[in-house]
Amino acid sequence: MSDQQILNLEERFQQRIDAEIKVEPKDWMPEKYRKTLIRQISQHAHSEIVGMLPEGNWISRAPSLRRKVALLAKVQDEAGHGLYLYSAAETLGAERDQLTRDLLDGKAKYSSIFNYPTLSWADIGAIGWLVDGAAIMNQVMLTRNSYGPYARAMVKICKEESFHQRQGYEIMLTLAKGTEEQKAMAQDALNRWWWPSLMMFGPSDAESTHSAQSMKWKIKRKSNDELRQQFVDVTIPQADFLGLSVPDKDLKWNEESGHYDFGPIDWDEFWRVVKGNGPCNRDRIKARRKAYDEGKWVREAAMAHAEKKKERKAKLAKSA
Ligand code: BYC
Repeated sequence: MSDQQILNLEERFQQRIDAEIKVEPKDWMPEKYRKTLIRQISQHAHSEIVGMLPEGNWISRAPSLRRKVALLAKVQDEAGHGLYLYSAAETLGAERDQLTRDLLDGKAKYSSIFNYPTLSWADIGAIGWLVDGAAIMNQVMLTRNSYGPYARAMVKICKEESFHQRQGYEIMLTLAKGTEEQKAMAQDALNRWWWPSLMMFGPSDAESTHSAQSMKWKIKRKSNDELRQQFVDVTIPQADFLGLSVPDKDLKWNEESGHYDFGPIDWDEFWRVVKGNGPCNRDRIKARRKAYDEGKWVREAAMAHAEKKKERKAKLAKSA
C-alpha cells in the first residue's frame, strides 16, 4: 500500500472515531492503534489476574462464612475479567500465550497497586472500597472507548466492580462502627492504601506519554488527573461518613473550584513500584509462575482432549 493510501485510510479511520462509530476486529485500523490497545488491554488483563493475589491471601482467613463467600465470589470475578480481557486482546491478533509469557518474564506491566501487601482483614475492605472504587472510575470511562470488544467487556466488568466496591465499603463500615481496635485497623488500612490508590490512575497528565494520542483515538475519554480528581471528590465524603481520616494534611475543600485540593503524590514511589521494586513485585511474579507451572498438566490435558475430539470428528466424517 502506498503512503498516500495509508494516509487516506488513517483520515477515514479518524473521521469514524470522531463520529463515534465503534471499531470492530475486522475493520482496518492504524498499526499504532492496534498496538496501543494490545498494550493497554493486556496490562489491564494482567492487573485483574495479579490483582487476585492480595485478596486471595485472606480467603482462608475471612472472619465469617458470609465474608468468605463474598470474597471468594469477588476474586473469581477478577479471574473472569482477566479472561474477557485476554479474549479482547486476541481479537487484535495478540497471542494469549505470548502475553502470559511477557508477564511471567517481567516484561509486561500490571497495575502498581497490586504490589502492596494485605496485612490485615481491614485491607480487604480498603481494597474493595478504594481499589475497586478507583478501577470503576476509570472503567466507566472505558465503557465508551472506541474499540467495540473492549468497550463491551467493560460494561459487564463495571457491574461486577460495583458489587466489589460495595462489599469493601461495607467491611469498612462494620469495622469503623466496631470496637476501638477494629476502627484502628480500618484507619491503618486507609492510611496504607490511600496514596497507592491515587497512583493507580497513572502519572500526571504532564508526564503521561500515551494520553494525547489515546484521547484522540477515544481509547481514553478523560485524563489521568481528571479521573484522579473525580475519585478524590467522591471518596472524601465516604471517608467522612466512616469517621476515618484521609492521610493527607493538605486535603481541603476548595470553594472556588468545587473540588478537593490534595497534597503531592510521591511519584518516586510510583515509578519504583512500576519498575519492579515495590514491596511485593517479586512475590507476585513468583506466585504467577508457580500457578503457570502447576497448570501445565491441565493445558496439556485440554490440548490432548481437543486433539482426540478433532480425530473422532474426522473419522466420523470419513465413515459417513
Ligand atoms: N501501574 O501514558 P500513561 C482491578 C504506565 S484491575 C503500572 O498515562 P496510559 C482489580 C503505563 O502503562 C483494573 N503502570 O499510560 C483487580 C505506561 O507504561 P508503558 C486495572 C502504570 O496507558 C483485582 C506509563 O506508565 N485497571 O480493578 O495512557 C482486584 C505511562 O502512563 C500505571 C486498568 O488496567 C499504574 N497504575 O494510561 C481488585 C485500566 N499507570 O505501557 C481490582 C486500564 C500508568 O508505556 N488502563 N502506567 O510501558 C488504563 O486505563 C490506562 O492504561 C492507565 C494509564 C490509565 C492505567
